[in-house]
Amino acid sequence: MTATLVIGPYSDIDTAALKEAFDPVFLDHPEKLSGLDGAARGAITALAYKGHHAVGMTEMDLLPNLALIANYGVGYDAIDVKAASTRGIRVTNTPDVLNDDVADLAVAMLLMQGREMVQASEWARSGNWKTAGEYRLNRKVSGGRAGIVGLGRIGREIADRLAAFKMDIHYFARSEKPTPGWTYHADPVSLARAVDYLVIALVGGAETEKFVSRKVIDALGPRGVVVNISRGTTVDERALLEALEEGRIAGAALDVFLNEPDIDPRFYRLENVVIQPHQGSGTFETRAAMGQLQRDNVAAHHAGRTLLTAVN
Ligand code: 8YV
Repeated sequence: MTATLVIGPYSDIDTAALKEAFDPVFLDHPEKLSGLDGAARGAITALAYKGHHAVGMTEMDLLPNLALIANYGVGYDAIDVKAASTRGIRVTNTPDVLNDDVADLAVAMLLMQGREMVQASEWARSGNWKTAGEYRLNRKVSGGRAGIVGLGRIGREIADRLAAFKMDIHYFARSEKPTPGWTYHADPVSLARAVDYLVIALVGGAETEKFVSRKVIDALGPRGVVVNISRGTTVDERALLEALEEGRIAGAALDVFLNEPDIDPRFYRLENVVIQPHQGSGTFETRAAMGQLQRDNVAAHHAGRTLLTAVN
C-alpha cells in the first residue's frame, strides 16, 4: 500500500517523476478524496499538492494518518496551515526557486502595459502598420516611479530589476529594510500616492485580503497602473474593475485574479489591461526545480529526515 497521495494538475514530467519516486495514488482534485476507500485513505502519510483549491479540515479529516502536505508553489494560502498544525501535519512549500521567473514576468507585464505591446502587436499583425502607418505613441517606462507592495523575496527581485530601469523605487513592507536610495512607506495609501506603477508582491491568505483597497487604488490616480503577480485576493477586485472602467487609473497588468481560471469577464473588455493566465512560475526550468523541491520534501518525510522548506 502506497503512503503518498498526489493531488493536482501536474505536467507529464512531474507525474512521471512522482510515479518513479513514490508510486503514489493520483487524484486531480481534492474533492475526489471522499471517493477513495477508507483503507487507502488511512495509508496516506504524505500529500503532494498542486493547485489553488482549498485543502482544509474536511480534507485533513479524510486522511487520518496524514503527516505532511508538500505544496507545489511558494504560496500556500490554499492550505489551512493552522488546521494542519493542530493535527500535527507538517506543511512545506517551494520558495526561492521561482523568484526570478515571477519577477521577470512582473517587469515584462509592466513594460507590456506601458508600451501597449499587445495592441501594437495586433496593429502590425492586422496589417494596420502597412495601411495606416505608425502605431500610436505610448508611455515611457524607464525613469518612472515604482511602488512595490511587499518587499519579500519576490518583491525584492522585482525592485532590483526595476532599479536597473532607472526607476525610482518606493515600497511598503512590515518594516523598513536596509535599502539605500529606496523610499519606505509605512502605509500603502502613501505608497500609491507617490508612484506611477504599483506592483503587488504580497503573500496571499486572509491577512492580506483586499490589502490593496479602494482607498489605495484611488490614491494611485489617473496615471497609475496596478501590476499583480501575487494572488487575486490581495486586491479589492471590484474596486479595481470600477477604477479601470471609469478611467480613474491608467491600467493594470495582472497574472492573478479571483476565481481563476473563470475570471470576471469585465477584464476581457478592458483594452488597458494586460492579462496573463497565472503563469508567473511557468517555465520548464523553474517548474522542474519546484517539482524537485516538492519531491525532496516528500522523500525527506518518508526517510525521517529534516524537511527542506517547512512552513510550520
Ligand atoms: C503556482 C504560485 O503554484 O508558487 C506559487 O505560489 O502561485 C504558482 O507558482 C503554480 O501555478 C502551480 O499551481
